[in-house]
Amino acid sequence: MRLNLLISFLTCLVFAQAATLPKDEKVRYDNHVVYKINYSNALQRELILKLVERHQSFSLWSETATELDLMVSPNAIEEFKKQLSIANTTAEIFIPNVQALIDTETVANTRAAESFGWTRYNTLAEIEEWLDEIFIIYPAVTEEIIIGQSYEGRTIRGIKISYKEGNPGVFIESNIHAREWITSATATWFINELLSSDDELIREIAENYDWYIVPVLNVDGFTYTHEKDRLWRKTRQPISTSSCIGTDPNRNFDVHWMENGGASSNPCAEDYAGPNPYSEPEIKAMSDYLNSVSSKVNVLLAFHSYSQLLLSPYGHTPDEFPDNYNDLLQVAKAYADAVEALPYGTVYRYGSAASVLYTASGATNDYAYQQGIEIAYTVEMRDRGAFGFVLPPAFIIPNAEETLVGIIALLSECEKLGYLALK
Ligand code: 0X9
Ligand code: ZN
Ligand code: ZN
Repeated sequence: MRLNLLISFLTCLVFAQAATLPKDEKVRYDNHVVYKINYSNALQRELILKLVERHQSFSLWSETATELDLMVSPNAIEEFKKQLSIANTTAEIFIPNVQALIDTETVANTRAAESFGWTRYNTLAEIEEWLDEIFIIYPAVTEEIIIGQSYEGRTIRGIKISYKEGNPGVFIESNIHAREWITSATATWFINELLSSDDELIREIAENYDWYIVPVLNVDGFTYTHEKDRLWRKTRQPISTSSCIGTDPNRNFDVHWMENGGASSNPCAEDYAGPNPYSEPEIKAMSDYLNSVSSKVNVLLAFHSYSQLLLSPYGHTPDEFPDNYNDLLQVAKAYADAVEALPYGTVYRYGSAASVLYTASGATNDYAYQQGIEIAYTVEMRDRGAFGFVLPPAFIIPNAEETLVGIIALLSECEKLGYLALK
């Protein structure tokens, strides 16, 4: 073998995981384990996060002020245990085999495709077909909205629901993170309720607000999660300076972009902010669209999973809070209380994103807040790590019901506090 060939062969090996996935083959997560790590000080957290930074074998699934959910590939479990003991902390196995979980989901997906019944997760094509039917069935009160084009050339579509003139507006962004499938499943269920339910409380919110709903914002990433890698998070635009692909779209808005370590400058990181704000066409389009309607929008909710949290601004610093922070807490409490009162008893916690979670700048709800939408949350849906991103389809409807009663309570609290006057 000639030397340059050998070198390129070796280079290929190094990047094998990232770049050379054979056509029609999916990334597999056999015996990948998700651990929940309890930590009590910054040093322990640092030690674990260093692992994620340095090795492909570790992937951070979720982080709160006291817990880290970490996926570890089988070859790195020994190393992981060593680091745990160096950090003087312990971990509990939450998901023993991620691939097994993904396989269950796939089986559920192929069975009886009858209708859009929210008993399984749908592909982008299925969601769009369903949306097209909705426009045909409810032409008087629905309207297609076009957010723009993705990097790979897909059209990002949404729906506006309006029963009359002069309503305050509510914007819902969903599936900006590709693997967070529960969000688009919930958003589509919610659209269906607004249009077809005869429950009095639902009719009330359906008809007295204008709804702008984007079920799948990250269309390229979402497609990639169905076709190649169930756990993909970012966009799919390559980065000229790296072999890694994609930017974290929820770090790409021009709002305190890259400040305070609220995002990574490493293109291989899951929270890579992109080379500059709005480097991602999806986020440029989303921000342009939001600006075009922001004078009519009173509330913005960005749907995410998982951790069961309502996160208000700010994301870029834990030390400063918005002027109306007390109201934001009160409104979030109303949401959380309403959710917990359901028979499922699901608990949501709330607070500013940077104080409850971690510093994360450039996110949709912070951008919305900066643009004058004073009620703006990131909603982190089910669960708290038992299934994480691979939440079985049986939980779609329970999660969606919770979201619905949460939103009803949120709007009623906003109304009381005077946030729903026509802008
Ligand atoms: O990190 C994120 O983008 C969100 N969590 S997720 O696990 N779904 O990725 C949290 C965003 C919190 N909101 C703000 N920082 N504004
Ligand atoms: Zn700033
Ligand atoms: Zn997310």
